[in-house]
Amino acid sequence: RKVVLSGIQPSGFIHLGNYLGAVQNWVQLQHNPDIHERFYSIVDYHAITQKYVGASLDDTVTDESIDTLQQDPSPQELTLKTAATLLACGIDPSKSTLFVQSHVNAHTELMWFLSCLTPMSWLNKMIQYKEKKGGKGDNKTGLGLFSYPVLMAADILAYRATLVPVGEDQTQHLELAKDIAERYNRLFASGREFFPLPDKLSFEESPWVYNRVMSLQDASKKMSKSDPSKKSCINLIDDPEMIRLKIQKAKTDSLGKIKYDSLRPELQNLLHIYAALEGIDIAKVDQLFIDDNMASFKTKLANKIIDKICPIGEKAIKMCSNEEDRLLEILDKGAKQAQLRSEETMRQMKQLAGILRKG
Ligand code: AQP
Repeated sequence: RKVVLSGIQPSGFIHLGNYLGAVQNWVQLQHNPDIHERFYSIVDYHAITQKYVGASLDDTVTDESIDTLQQDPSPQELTLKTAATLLACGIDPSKSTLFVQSHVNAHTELMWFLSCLTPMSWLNKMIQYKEKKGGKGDNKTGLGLFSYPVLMAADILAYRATLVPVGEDQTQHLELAKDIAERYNRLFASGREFFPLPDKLSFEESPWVYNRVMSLQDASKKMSKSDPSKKSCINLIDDPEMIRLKIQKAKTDSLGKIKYDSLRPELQNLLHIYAALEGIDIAKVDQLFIDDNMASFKTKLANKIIDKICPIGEKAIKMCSNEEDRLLEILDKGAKQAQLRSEETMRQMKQLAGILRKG
């Protein structure tokens, strides 16, 4: 059985990078008859691995740290907006199980069990942890950030998922999930694949997946929800005016002519975005703008983004303001389905591991 699991953190609003690199592929997978089940999770417990640390754990709460906590939309609001945006993108609850991670107990429960099987030396090798933790002398990095990959392993293994669509940055975490699954199988299932070893799902047919969507302000960084520069990122719920402004302000060079060139990473990123939205090969995009200068190219790109993205954003905003109850109902139904599947895994997992059954 082919079972897909993927997640998105409600650490901000869904942006163009999330859409082109992940969500549009999730939607496509709904039409793939070879896939038997799809679980799409809004991973709110992952999203809080950094949120409270630093601001609220300090003995002295400064004005600045209060501001940071109060300015940001709450996890609740972001989770609901993320759900609405996924539905507006085309995630269909009758074809996929869409749910919020914290609504399903198995994730954290399985994580505890798996963390007892995971040597800290494995986690110490995780590059993302090294990148995200504080520097030398830091005493604010939370345990959650360190154990994040074990929670991700639990997300996958709770559904005994076989395929996980992840970006390059998550490949190492997926390998770790495989190692953990293998260890469980060896220790408790005599080497039988109780937990299938999850494979990375790649989207060969979309070349832009390999080229991450980069920040509009710094082409050496990926477009990211948590980037403090709001101009760096196009959110699916941005209005046309905002999109025009962000594209106009996007960092480019002053070479004038529009030409795909790896030595011009900012322009390259904008051309990738155009190609991905239009669904065409990058070689064709070059031809399209042969007579354009930077300003006219940017106008055309902004119009393309507005055409493709704004209807999704408008739908999502409408759902949040008029249909909150329906949204909650969809998430509730998704959580029940996910709970059912993951409870069965937990029951068998505990039995094999010799944990006393309840009642
Ligand atoms: N810039 C990107 N280009 C292509 N794909 C991207 N993804 C994220 N950014 C880009 C893919 O989106 C999916 C969901 O991502 P996530 O929410 O799990 O976390 P992330 O990768 O850490 O995304 P962000 O936006 O950068 O969030 P923050 O700032 O909170 O860390 C994943 O499949 C990811 O590959």
